[in-house]
Amino acid sequence: MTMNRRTLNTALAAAALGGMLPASVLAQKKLVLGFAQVGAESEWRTANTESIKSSAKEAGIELKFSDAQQKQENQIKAIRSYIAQKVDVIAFSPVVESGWETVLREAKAAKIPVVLTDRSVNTKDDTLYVTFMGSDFVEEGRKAGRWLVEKMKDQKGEVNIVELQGTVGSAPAIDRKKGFEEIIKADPKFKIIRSQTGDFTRAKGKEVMEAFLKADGKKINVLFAHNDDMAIGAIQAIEEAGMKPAKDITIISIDGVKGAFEAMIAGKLNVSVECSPLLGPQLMQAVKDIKAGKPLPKRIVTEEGIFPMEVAAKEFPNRKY
Ligand code: GYE
Repeated sequence: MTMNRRTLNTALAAAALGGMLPASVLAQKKLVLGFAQVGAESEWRTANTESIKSSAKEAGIELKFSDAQQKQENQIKAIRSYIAQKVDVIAFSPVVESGWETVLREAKAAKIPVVLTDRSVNTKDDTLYVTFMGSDFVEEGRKAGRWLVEKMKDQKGEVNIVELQGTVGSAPAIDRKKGFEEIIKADPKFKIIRSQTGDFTRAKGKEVMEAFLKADGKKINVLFAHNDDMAIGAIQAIEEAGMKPAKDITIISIDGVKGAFEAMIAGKLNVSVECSPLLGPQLMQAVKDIKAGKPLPKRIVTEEGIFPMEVAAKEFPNRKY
């Protein structure tokens, strides 16, 4: 006999009422998690999605998954549909920081706990979510800045930097810029001469770098890309312009995905700051803890490092994303 979830639950409830099933069997009812993903814009995001899907399976949690194609309105729609479906927990990675209060209040009114993963929201009301798990993006920006300051410490003249920003209004774009600027502003020789969004994608990274090269060409000493994918796109643009990536232009990016390691091993990318997408296991644990009534810290920060090209070949076999 085939049963859908609802009939199964009704049957279990009826059996329990009739005293046929012990409470422990009922307690095993699968938890349902609704996850509203940003999109599939980067290698990082693909690894993040894979981590969430595989760890839900492993944890025995039923996952409802949606891909918002980097549009906030799609994420809001998905969250509303999870509220309507009365899932146990909603998790999402907010594409931008602002504009979430209304839908988060709807979830709260429906008594569905919300977990933020990877990116945060900028609401003042922190009762609208249980916890935010993910990286410290400001610190990632600082790491990128510190690496550059050290690398250019003997450089006397100006250091002209172009910046490829992530998605406009997203937490990682805002915070990585902030952390990087905080460090480089200590020395006036560092100048960000151009800064534009490449929306975290290879295609846009390439396109915007082409425009930078057309405008400033040989003046550019450094590229700071808010993620590896944009750096990889930009590397193509630099090569097509007849210049040598990582030599004529020093390239710094963030994430530490396999594609970045390959670029470093090929001598085309100088450094990648790590940002781990493997948030799945932590998220599933949080879902279980929330349902078990355990308190969670408001902020769970991911530990991460930095990988210059000199260590890339040695580190490559250890990389999981
Ligand atoms: O760096 C980028 C992705 O939010 C940390 O989003 C994430 C960022 C990551 O598209 O590659």
